[in-house]
Amino acid sequence: MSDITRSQNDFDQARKLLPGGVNSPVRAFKSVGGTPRFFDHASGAYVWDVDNNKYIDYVGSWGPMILGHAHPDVVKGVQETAEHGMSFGAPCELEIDLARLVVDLVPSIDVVRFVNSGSEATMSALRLARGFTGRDKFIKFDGGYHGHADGFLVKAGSGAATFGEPDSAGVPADYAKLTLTAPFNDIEAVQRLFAENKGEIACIIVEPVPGNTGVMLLNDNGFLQQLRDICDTEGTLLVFDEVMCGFRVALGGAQERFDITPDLTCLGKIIGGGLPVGAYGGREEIMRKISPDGPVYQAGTLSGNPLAMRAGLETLSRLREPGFYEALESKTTRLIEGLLDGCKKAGVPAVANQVGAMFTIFFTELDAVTCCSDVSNHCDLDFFGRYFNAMLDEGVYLAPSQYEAAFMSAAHTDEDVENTIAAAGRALARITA
Ligand code: KE4
Repeated sequence: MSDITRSQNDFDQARKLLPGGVNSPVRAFKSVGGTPRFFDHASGAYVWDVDNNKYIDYVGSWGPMILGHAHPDVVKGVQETAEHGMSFGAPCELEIDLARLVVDLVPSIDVVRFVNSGSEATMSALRLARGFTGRDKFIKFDGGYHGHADGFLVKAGSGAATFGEPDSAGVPADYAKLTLTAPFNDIEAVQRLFAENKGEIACIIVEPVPGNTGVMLLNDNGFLQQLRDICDTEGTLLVFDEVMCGFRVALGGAQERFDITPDLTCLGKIIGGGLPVGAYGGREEIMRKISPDGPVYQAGTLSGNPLAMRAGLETLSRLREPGFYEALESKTTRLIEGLLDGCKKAGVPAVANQVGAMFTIFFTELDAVTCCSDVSNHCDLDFFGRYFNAMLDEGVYLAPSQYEAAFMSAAHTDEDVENTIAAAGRALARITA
């Protein structure tokens, strides 16, 4: 058991000042138990806590650190830009540069608007879909997490599911009733919603690679194409929430990987390279409805600030290197193979879901985990907590919730992967002894 005295003292202090001692709930380790580690610094695939314990990091700030932490070119770019001013609240050329790169990389985006988080991106896209269609209702999927805007906190995933609060307090019932929900992969349920709400549904918002109930896989029936087709028939917009899977599962995101064209795309995380950036974009006809071109209002003091734009530019431009995603995916596949092999040797039933360089391991007797109810009803969440903490003691930092994804970075070496597999073997031996 590593010494975590300083993290424990820090957490005591933090809890006096911050709700749960954190600025985002899932960081509090509530579902896995134990003391959250307060990080001191990070570099490449590694993070160090304030007690100087080193971890191989598979959270990567929940996805943004695809190049690894503190990439020298990203840091240099941010330092240079900061010396010329942190934020202007006025247009700057870096916004044009990053916008041009996003338009080039994301197949469905002709026009893009930068904001400061994934939540801002999705809430703005929903308002835009409502403004464009003149309709108020929308469909999301059970366990889908689209940030914390009111309408999305209905059967939400991520931290909301983690704490068993998929429907948040404080969201007016009259507002929440505009949120329609269906099980992921269930096109019949979606068809029923359209039949019951004819002409009233502004959009379907979907994580094309769900990562907020743990990683979920698409079924073999072409679910995304089925959604595309029903949206075309019903005059409803298809919104891909690619905040997590964008630039993660392919350079052009899930829409490139699965060759489906949404009407709007929401982005976050990687696009900012670790600084606060979100974005939403799509067809020119739709995006021109956004103020000041059109009647749908959306604004932000720090949107497009030069610092965040430069961090995004330095990050995204390095994703174009030949073989970048193939290397990321093969390291992830090797890791999962080794982790599952270790579970088998330890007699621990487990399965894993992987899409590209995002993955989740589930401890279950099921042959496959295909939806969020499989996680809640058929996965051993207590065992996951013990595994998480045992891996922490072995120097591996996984996502502190079964309802989350883990992420590989370009900085993880083959040796890191093998060391992680070995660490998992030791962790399992300890918790199954
Ligand atoms: P942010 O507002 O946290 O930048 O993005 C919200 C969001 C929107 N859409 C998807 C698909 C997301 O995964 C997220 C945020 N993801 C979580 C992790 N599951 C962020 C971590 C946290 O909440 O602390």
